[in-house]
Parts: sequence; C-alpha cells; structure tokens
Amino acid sequence: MARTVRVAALQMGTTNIWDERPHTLERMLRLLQLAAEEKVQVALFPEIAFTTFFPRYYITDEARLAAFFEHGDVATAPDTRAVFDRARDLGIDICVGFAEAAPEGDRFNSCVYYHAASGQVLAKYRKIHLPGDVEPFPDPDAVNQLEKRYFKPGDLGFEAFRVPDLLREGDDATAAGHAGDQACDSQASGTPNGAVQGNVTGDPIFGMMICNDRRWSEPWRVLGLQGVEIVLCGYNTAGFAPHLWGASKDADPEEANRLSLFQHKLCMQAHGYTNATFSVSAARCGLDDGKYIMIAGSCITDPEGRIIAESKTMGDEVIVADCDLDMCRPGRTRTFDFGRHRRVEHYGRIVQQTGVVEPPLLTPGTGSVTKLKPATVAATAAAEATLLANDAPTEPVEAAVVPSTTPAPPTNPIQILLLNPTKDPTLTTALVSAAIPTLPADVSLTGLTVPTAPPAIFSRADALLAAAASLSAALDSTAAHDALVVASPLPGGNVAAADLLVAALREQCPGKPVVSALAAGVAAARALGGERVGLLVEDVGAKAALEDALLGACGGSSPFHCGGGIGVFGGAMPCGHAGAAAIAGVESCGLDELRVGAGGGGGGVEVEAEREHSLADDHDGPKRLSTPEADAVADKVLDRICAAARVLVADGPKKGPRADALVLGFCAPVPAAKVRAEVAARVLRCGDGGRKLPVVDPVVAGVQQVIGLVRMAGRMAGATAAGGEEAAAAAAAVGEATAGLVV
Ligand code: CDT
Repeated sequence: MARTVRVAALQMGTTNIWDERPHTLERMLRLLQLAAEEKVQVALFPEIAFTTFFPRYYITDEARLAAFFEHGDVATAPDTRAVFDRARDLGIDICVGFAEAAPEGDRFNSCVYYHAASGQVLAKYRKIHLPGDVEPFPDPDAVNQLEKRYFKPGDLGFEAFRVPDLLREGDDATAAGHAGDQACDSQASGTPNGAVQGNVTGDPIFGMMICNDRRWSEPWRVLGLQGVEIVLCGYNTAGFAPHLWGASKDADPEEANRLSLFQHKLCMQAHGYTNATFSVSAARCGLDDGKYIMIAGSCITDPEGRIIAESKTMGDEVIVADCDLDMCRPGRTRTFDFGRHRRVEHYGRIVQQTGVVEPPLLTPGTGSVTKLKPATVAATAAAEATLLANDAPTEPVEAAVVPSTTPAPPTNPIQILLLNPTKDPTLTTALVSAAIPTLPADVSLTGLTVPTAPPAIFSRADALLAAAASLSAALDSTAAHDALVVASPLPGGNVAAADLLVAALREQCPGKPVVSALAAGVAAARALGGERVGLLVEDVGAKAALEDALLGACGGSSPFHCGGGIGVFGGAMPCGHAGAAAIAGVESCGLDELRVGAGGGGGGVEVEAEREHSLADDHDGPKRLSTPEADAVADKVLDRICAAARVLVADGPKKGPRADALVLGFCAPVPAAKVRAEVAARVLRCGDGGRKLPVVDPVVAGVQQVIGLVRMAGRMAGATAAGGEEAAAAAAAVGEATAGLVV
C-alpha cells in the first residue's frame, strides 16, 4: 500500500533590501494559498524567507542588523505568525527558514518544521555549514556572504523526525502494515529496533538542512542513517559572484549562472540518490536590489536521483510532486543497504580530520617512483590498524603522517616517532593531527599506539604496565626513526609512565633524541619568554600527579622521580630544580566533572562512561556524543580551560601575574588551535595592553624540539659549512613553527 505525501517547494523571487516585511509576508501567504489549491500537504519556503538575504551586506549598525532577525517564537511573533496561522488554517505543514535571534543572545540561520494539525513546531534545525567569511572582501565590487560573521554554527545536529497525520486513509502508517513484506527483503539488513532497513513503515521520516549544507555529503548520510525519506532544503545561492566562488572576474556571467544551477541540482540529485531519499529544495532567487543574481532551480528529486518537479521561472512559484515513499525501498534494500555494505572501519577520517592531509609525495625523477612511507596514512590509520591489532595484539600500530603543504620532495626525511603509551588510537590520531600543520616539509611523523598497554592510565600500576609495553613496542620501531617524542597527555600516573619511558628509551637508544612532550612544552614556554609557566591539566588527579612530579624534581621524594634529571621538568638540568622553579602552578580544568575524555580525534568530544579503570579493566571506551551534545560539551570544555587559565594568570602575591605562559598539559578534546584562540580572546582582556601569552601545545613543542636536535646532531656529525647552513635553516624553521604557538 502506498505511503504518499504531496510536497511543494515554494520558490520566492526577488526580495530587495528595501522591501517591507508585510509585502514579503503577503507573497508567502499567496504561495501557501496556491499550494492549498494543489492539495499540498508539506510546503517548503526558502532559507531566510522573511527578508532579503542580508548576509551579503556588511552591517555594522546593531539595530539595523537586529531588524533582519526573528526574535522570540517565530511561529507566534508578530512579524512572522501570519504564515504559520495561515498554514494551520489551510492544513499545510510548512518548513520555513529564518534568521534566528536565540534568547541566550546567539544568532543562527535556522528553519522550523511546523505541523499544521497540532499547531506546533515539530522540529528545528540550525544551519551547520556556514559559508563565506567573517570580513568582507576588500574589493568593493565583490559580492559578500558574511554568514560566518552573523551566525553561529548550528548546534542541533542533523536530526531526522517523523511527521504524523500526513498519510491519508488507506495509506500504510503502521509497522504491522508491512509485516508480510519483510520476506521480500530477506537480504536487507536488520536495524537495532528489529525493523528491516529499507522496509520503511510508519509516519514519514523528514530531515532538514539549509543551503550550503546540501553541498556536503555528511549531512545527507547522517540523515540517511536515520532512514530519512524526504529531505527539505531552502537556499539562497548566488549565480555570477566570482569572489564568492573563487572564479575569475572575467568569467562569463551566464555560464557562471548555469554552473551554479547545475551544481545545485547535482547536489540534490546525487546525495538524494546515494541516501535513497526524496529531496525538496526551495530557492530565494531573482535579481535582488537590481544587482545580486540568485539562482532559481527549486526542485523535487526522487530516491533514484531523478528530478520529478522543478521551477520554470525566476519568480514566486509553487512546485509540486507526490512522493511515494515506498520508492525509497529499492535503494535501501539493495545498493544503499547501509547495514550490509557500509565499511565504517575505513571512514575514520571523515570525523577525525577536517582539512586535507595529502599522501606523501613520490620521489620525482626518471619515471620510477619511490614511496617515502608506506601509505598507511594519518588519522584513521591508527584506528583502523588498532582494529586489526585486536586480532593480532602483539603488532604495534603505526600512523604515518606528512605535512599537507610539502614544497619539495625530500629525499631523506627526518622520521619522528610519536609514542602514545596507551592502546587508545583516537588519542594518537588527535596528537598527530595537532602536530601536522607545524611540520616542515622534510619531516615525517609517525604515531605509535601500543595495543598491549592499558587503554588509559589511572594508577601507578597502569603507568608501569604502560611504560613496559610501550618500551618494547617503541624499541621495535626506533631503528626506523631519527627521534622519539613520548606523549604524556593522559591523567594521573601517565607522567610517571612518560618519565620512565623517556629515561629507558634514552638508555636504550643512545644518541637518538628522546623527549617528553610535557618537558618540551615547558621548555618552549620558557624559550618564548615565560618566566613563570602555568600548567593546565585535565583534572585534579592529573594536578596531583604533576605536583607530585614537581616535588620529585625538587626533592626527589616522589616515588617516580629519583632526582637524577628524569623528571618531566628536569630536561637538561641535572636534578630538575631549575625546571621546577619555573613552574608557577598547576591548575585543573575539571574536565573530569564534565566527564570528557581526551581521545576525541582532535575535535571530537567523548564522554567517559566509566572512569573506574583499573589495570585489568579493558573497558569498551567512551560513549560518543551526538553533535549538539558534543558542541555543548566543547563549549563547556573551553569555558573551563579559560577559567583555569584565568586562575593561573591572575595576579599573584608578588607584582604581576602568577603565570606568564601556559602549557596545555593534556590533549584537549577540542583542537589546540581553538583552545589557544579562546584563551587569547577570553583570558587576556583589553586592560592587558600588548601583553602576549604563550600557550604551548606540548606535542607540537616536543616534535619541534626533536627536529632541531636531529638537525643539530647531523651538523655535529658532518661538521661541514653546508651543515651549518642547514642548522641555521633548521633553527629558523623551528623558530617559525614555535612562533605559531604564541597568542
Ligand atoms: N546561503 C548559502 O549557503 N549559499 C551558499 C553560497 C555559496 S558561498 C561560496 C551556497 O552554498 O549555495
């Protein structure tokens, strides 16, 4: 029995900046009336439907800007309620885009799904992919798109939702209705609730996205994974706007318009097809203000990727199609039966990496090519290899990474091993990712996860086991590497693990630079002018461990520190006194209270379901949060880091701030660059004048330190003039990279 929904895209033509709101509202009501005459059940208005597309303007006057936003409940606010009231009266569900001034002061580019039968907003979506810029182009002729200036990225994720009351008498709105059909889908994969994927039953499943989101495969797949059947997407898309599109100013405007239109349809058709869903897109189009050309092309596509209805004009227009939701089934049960065919173990990069990390360059020359490294690259390699390593636990896991902007193919790259003394590959990925942007062209960084180490280190016993397992794993790999950096970003006894490891590795690999990341971080903070270095650590446990280590460095009383220079702050100092004296204090960011873990892949946020780890506790690992939860936790993480930083840089008993440089003594579950930016913005206030606050990522510092040491060692060994130049260049490179740490 058919499950059919009649949907419409309500395309809106030119809306000028000078158009009065009531005029635009009237047009929207008329479109609704036309839709009602077509017996439409669900109608989609464009993105930012109530006004012109104001992000193209650089607006500095706050009152003027506020007038483009909808304040309060959009369904009942005086400027907008007429549309919702009319939709309810006509019995048409609507999805409408608007600029949202949220009660807490944040601004979003949003849309809501309004359910006519109940008179309620059923779902809200806030645009996640904000295109364009914060600042306008210098060229006064450029068309701007300042969405990054006016909006916060959405915080509600891509949540599909069911819509009741759409399926008419005789349609199949119940699970029971399809029970007999399951036999036909015997090969289709199961879903957690026992239903058969592709054998969609019940009320229709909708998803929403806004304009630029449609160009990214991720939102579609996230909705696809929820069985979405109709995706709604309003848009404002420029035609000829060379600055925006990165095209030549001399490009043919007509051709540019055609290309923009083509790409819009391409996205709707292709992504709809690969997720076996209908899609509806509604344009705000035409020539705004007599000069801004916006494409039309509102369309409805079916799950096979075909356009089944599309606009014919550049003006207000209603585009209607009947969506027989059973058409989603062939794709879902065969080609795109996700449960049977997806191979998530190879998709790690999608969530662990944002920017591009290119594969290693091949050596140029006569036509024969040599690989610099095996092509087991970057972020996912660690995760993927660990999955393999579960079958063969004695094999260490390597993730090879090279910089993305390699200017020339090095013939003899410096090979650095970054050792994560735990079995947590996501942590390795996070650490390696943080260091990638700082790597010179001729340096290759390999992350090593230790499958036989504990998953995390919460006790001295864990630390000892981690150190022992890591030592043998690292020794297997040292021959292939020029230097080692031991990461120490985990709470508790990891400091000890790192210390023991560093000492043992130095002993076992004489002449090879081995550094503790944390020690390198402190050294870098001091080199950058910090006389009193503040250490930010994850939680009170880590704070205690570090203070313990400090004590050990000063007095040798710590069981983990023999006072012989192996303490994390000892570095080159014989007993560590000088290092310890430079530490202004250790402050906990209290991340354990948020129950966040570090292994978020350089940007993900995880919740630790259970912190009661023990050496024998091979737990299942942290629970991954949904996007809005993760964003909320990330905000809290930044708040806490900044609060702890403020404590450290507050004025101490002597004149001036307690700490004048900071080291991130853990792997933040938000990217280090973001942490640095936030600390800069929030901790140093205008009263601080031109003061600089170095905020050092210890892994980056450790990697840079060993690069310098390897180059120096080469010079000492070679002792040639060329070597001297190389060392000078190396020093410059290290200086350059380190400068990037200062905020
Ligand atoms: N509104 C919106 O998101 N428009 C963008 C224009 C691209 S800006 C380079 C779009 O993706 O259609």
